[in-house]
Amino acid sequence: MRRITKKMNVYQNYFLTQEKKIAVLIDPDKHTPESATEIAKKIESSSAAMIFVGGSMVSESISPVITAIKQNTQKPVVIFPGGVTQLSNNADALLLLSLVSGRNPDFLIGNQVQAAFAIKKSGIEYIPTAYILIDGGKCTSVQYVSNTMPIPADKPDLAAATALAAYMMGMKAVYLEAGSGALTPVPQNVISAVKKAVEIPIVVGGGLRNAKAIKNAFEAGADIVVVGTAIENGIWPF
Ligand code: 1GP
Repeated sequence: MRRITKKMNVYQNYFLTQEKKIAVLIDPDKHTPESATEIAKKIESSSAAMIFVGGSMVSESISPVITAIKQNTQKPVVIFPGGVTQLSNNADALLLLSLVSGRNPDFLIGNQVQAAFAIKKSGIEYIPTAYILIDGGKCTSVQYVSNTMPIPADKPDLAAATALAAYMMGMKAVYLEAGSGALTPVPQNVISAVKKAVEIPIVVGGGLRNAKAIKNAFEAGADIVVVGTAIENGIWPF
């Protein structure tokens, strides 16, 4: 079924604009529509610009959670999919991720092939995004589930080359991911090396658990930072 909601042009209006932005990440697996309603109200009155919805372990439809969020916020809701089942017509956009730091064909192109016609049919805005895992000091869910190795945190050149290749192949954003609950967020020199290499928005997430970490990521060149665990634990806004 085609979407009937008005298009928000998320890429144009939220990724390409100059201001730095915070996106909060909601894991639908951890929420009922009722708890999603509560958290959406909190987000609506916060400084967050966007809401990302996704997780590594979703088994049920994410639509009820997204619907509950949409009913309680004007902010764009963007699917950050952990798998092919994470698609909903009620979201405003979808990060069409390719896990370019890994060498697992399922996450590079296989899942995208499976979902391609469904995405096209839904009419949802999709943002081709180079998803790059950076070692965050422990094995995170995304690393384990994707069965890929992250780029070592002390190899900014490798991260930059990976981002550059993806940019040259037409990706519209780079997502530097240390993984949810990472012990160490993506280092500043990795962010700045990637920033120098590409001319597309840079999203940074994983292990950002205080205002200083967010400030550091912005100063290094992040355009959008993503906060997940901190909001689920009730410690965000910082
Ligand atoms: C989004 O995986 C992150 O990129 C979320 O990480 O849960 O550590 O904030 P946290």
